[in-house]
Amino acid sequence: MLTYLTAGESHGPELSGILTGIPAGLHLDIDEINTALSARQGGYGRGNRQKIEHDQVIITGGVRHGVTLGSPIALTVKNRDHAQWSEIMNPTSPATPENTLRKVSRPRPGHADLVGGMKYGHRDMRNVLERSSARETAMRVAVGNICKQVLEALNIKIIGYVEAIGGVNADSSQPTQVDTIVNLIEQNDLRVTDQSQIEPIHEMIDDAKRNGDTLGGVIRVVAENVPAGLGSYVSWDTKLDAKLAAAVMGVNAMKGVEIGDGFENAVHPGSQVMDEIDWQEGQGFSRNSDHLGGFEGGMTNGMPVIVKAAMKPIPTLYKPLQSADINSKEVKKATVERSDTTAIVPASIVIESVVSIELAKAITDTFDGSNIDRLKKQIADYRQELQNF
Ligand code: EPS
Repeated sequence: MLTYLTAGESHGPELSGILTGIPAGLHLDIDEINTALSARQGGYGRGNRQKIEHDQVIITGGVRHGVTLGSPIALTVKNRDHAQWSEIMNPTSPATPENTLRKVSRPRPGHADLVGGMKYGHRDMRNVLERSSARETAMRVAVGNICKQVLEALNIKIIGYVEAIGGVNADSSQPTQVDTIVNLIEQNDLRVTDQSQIEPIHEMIDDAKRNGDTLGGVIRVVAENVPAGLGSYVSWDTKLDAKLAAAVMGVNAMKGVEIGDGFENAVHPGSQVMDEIDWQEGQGFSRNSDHLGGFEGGMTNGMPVIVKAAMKPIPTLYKPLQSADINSKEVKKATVERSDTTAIVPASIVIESVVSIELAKAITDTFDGSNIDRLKKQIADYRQELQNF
């Protein structure tokens, strides 16, 4: 079964990941993983941490001479900033007054600090924020990119990008072709398709930064050439759209998920929402529109898969909100930690990654995922069968 686990704290020595269920025989492009990692570090509105980090994947298991073995893939990404935290974040040396400085006692509203402290009994909420930090998503991008390379081997293309930031929509054309989107978003540092919105958004981010505030946004993922019939209508826990929603919601700061036109579909009559069915010689069945985001009955229907995510603004504010100290119980301003003004650009790569993971998982759940060449053959046969349905 394709599954993964990550470990590691934001200022600890490194992030670790174990990914199982990747077919044997896949030629892994390590540069592609590193390109995704550095893309996740970028984007307008990032803070100073990214000037320190230079995320690169180290593979220590499951790959030989650049080719996957079918065994668990072990991954590492180093935290360069650990050099500044080597005492405070030392995994093994016993706690002393000197190595437990920078304690966090005034939880940030909207962050995991307070509830995480209550749940796990941490009186120093650094123990919570170190793991709840979105630093962890670097490993999810490394894992997700390996899954994306499985999809690419099967001619499935996927891209995650930014639709809106701080309420400003920068995706008026809503493209469904991955190549078109890639071409447009590569022209700017906001990962948006509409170049005319770049200046106003830059100004808005600069303003937010000056005011010690943060901005959220909306992310859109498009996956093209996904075969029909992944997932199932037969039980709630086999529906692939539900699994995608869970994976997307599992990314830090996500507060909403939509498949296709999602909430907008609830507004219009059925005649304007359902995607009419067409059939053409040599191509088989398709739909005339894609309001349902490539899903019917919890199954892919062969149209582009479209998933959107709503990201709340980052809760770490340089102009902090009200909090209360967990020791003195005094009502005071929350702790200020170094952070980003907006992380919507990196988050779009993270969402692309988790959607890639779920799609690769659905494929290897449906077909024999032991070997990539056998998997390719099965998918090609299956596509042919669907075309002749
Ligand atoms: C984060 C706070 C910041 C971000 C971090 C997420 O880290 P620091 O406190 O070290 O400045 O930069 O994101 C990353 C490190 C990253 O690589 O994405 C938080 O509190 O969630």
